[in-house]
Amino acid sequence: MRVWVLNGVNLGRLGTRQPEVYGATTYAQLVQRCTTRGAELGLEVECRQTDSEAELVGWLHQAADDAIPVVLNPAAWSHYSIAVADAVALRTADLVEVHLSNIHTREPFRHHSVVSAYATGVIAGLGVAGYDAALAYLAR
Ligand code: CA2
Repeated sequence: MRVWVLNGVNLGRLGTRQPEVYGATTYAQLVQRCTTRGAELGLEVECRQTDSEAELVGWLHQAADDAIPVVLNPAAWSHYSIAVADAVALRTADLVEVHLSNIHTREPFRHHSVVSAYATGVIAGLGVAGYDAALAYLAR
């Protein structure tokens, strides 16, 4: 089964700053981890990251057209992008929203995700292990 792991704005900088919040894993290491864990679960994992909201929306449309399950960290767009939320709502396969940090224990503006209402489920606060859990769910 194909699975896409889609990461939003600024997540390409993972591991370079704020390790106390987001961990020390770099984006390249996250890609390696998801690909390896996915293969162990029998999944063909493709990881993508973008700082362009329009590009993410395009990928979500493509995933919906092809019924591809998605692990999505919408990053800051989680909190205000109705465009990303609307694209997630079009999904035709499971989509698990993942946040590295526990957004509920952080600044109030991070407590709400406009995407979550349209996701199959949400994982927050488990660091990169949240991606493992999401992949395990999709492989079940
Ligand atoms: O906890 C998460 O995964 C977030 O989705 C990450 C976003 C943040 O805006 C959300 O509130 C929660 C931030 C991604 C920025 O990631 C960086 C990590 C390290 C260094 C620079 C950027």
